[in-house]
Amino acid sequence: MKIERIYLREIRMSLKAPFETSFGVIQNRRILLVEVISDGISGWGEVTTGETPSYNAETTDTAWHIISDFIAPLVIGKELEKAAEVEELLFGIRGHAMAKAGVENAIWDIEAQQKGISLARLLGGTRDEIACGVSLGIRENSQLLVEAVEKELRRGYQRIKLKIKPGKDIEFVAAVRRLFPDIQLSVDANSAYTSGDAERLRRFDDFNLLMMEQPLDWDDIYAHAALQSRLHTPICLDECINHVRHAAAAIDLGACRIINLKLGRVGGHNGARKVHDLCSQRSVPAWCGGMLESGIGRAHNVAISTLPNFSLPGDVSASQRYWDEDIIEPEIEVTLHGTIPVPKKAGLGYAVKRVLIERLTSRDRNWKVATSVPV
Ligand code: OSB
Ligand code: MG
Repeated sequence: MKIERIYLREIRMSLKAPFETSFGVIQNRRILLVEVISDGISGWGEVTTGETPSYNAETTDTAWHIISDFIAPLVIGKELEKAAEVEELLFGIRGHAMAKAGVENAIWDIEAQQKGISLARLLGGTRDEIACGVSLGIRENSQLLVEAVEKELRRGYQRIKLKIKPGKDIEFVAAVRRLFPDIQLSVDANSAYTSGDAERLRRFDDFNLLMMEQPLDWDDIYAHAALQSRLHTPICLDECINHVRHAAAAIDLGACRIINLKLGRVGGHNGARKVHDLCSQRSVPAWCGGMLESGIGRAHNVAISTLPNFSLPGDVSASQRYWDEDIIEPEIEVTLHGTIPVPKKAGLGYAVKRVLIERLTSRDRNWKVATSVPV
């Protein structure tokens, strides 16, 4: 694969409804898309940063900078055997996992198309459909939350995750549990609590939750180990796990019993496979998280979710939950038993709507391989 051309663009998309987490409200997305061309094949990746550095340290603008000034110049013109080599190529750039993942994943799409197989198969996936859950943002009151849960259960979703923050937590979860005693239910605090809240967090043990996601600081594995030893509810780490070494530390320290795997957070498919394989060896269940992606990021999430140890329903849900019109065709749809069928076509397996993407684009730039000028 000779990397002949890289296109970077920012698109603007408005979520159908604002999504509230403990760190703020998200409505207007600014998403970077990466298109890479190699040997006449086009591959697509999405950068899953937020607009603000509130979930992790990256933003759409830091990713624009890092891709423009460091990643694209390193990758353009390179001859690669496999997409898995990209990680090594970018080794000298510290952090910025989401920026790296946007580029690496586009090259995975190309490799799969070159080989004439689906991306899921290239990654080592073994499922032909993936199990889906939903992540519900914080609601004004518990009645509205209960109604939202009911609606998603009717659509077939297999697991409901509730976003929580101090003051909008125990009462809300209790209300949902009272009405739905048997559903798979979890909570996600996005680092809204401190070690001093351990007694409050212990009260969640009454709700028979599948897991409690990232209650403490975004970068504090050690504090989660101390908390896990006091809770029956399994802790699931999200923000804390940026690569396989973090995953190893967290598992060995007993900081979590489940891992949320997000492609962007671990630098792309290669990093995700390493965390997946480690979790497999240590018998720690993993599942695929979401970052309110457009169809391109969502399609990559579908592909990675086919690996065998993605053994719990992920936050990969239907395009229509987020967007009036998604940028891929067909859109991602969920069956009434809460699954997404995995496309069998070569590569990502969804067509990219170029005209729509063009219309949503607010800025773009591109890199061309330097051709030798005949003398
Ligand atoms: O912590 O999983 C999270 C959205 C933005 C930032 C962080 C998170 C989330 C979600 C939404 O929970 C998942 C989705 O539906 O894409
Ligand atoms: Mg989370």
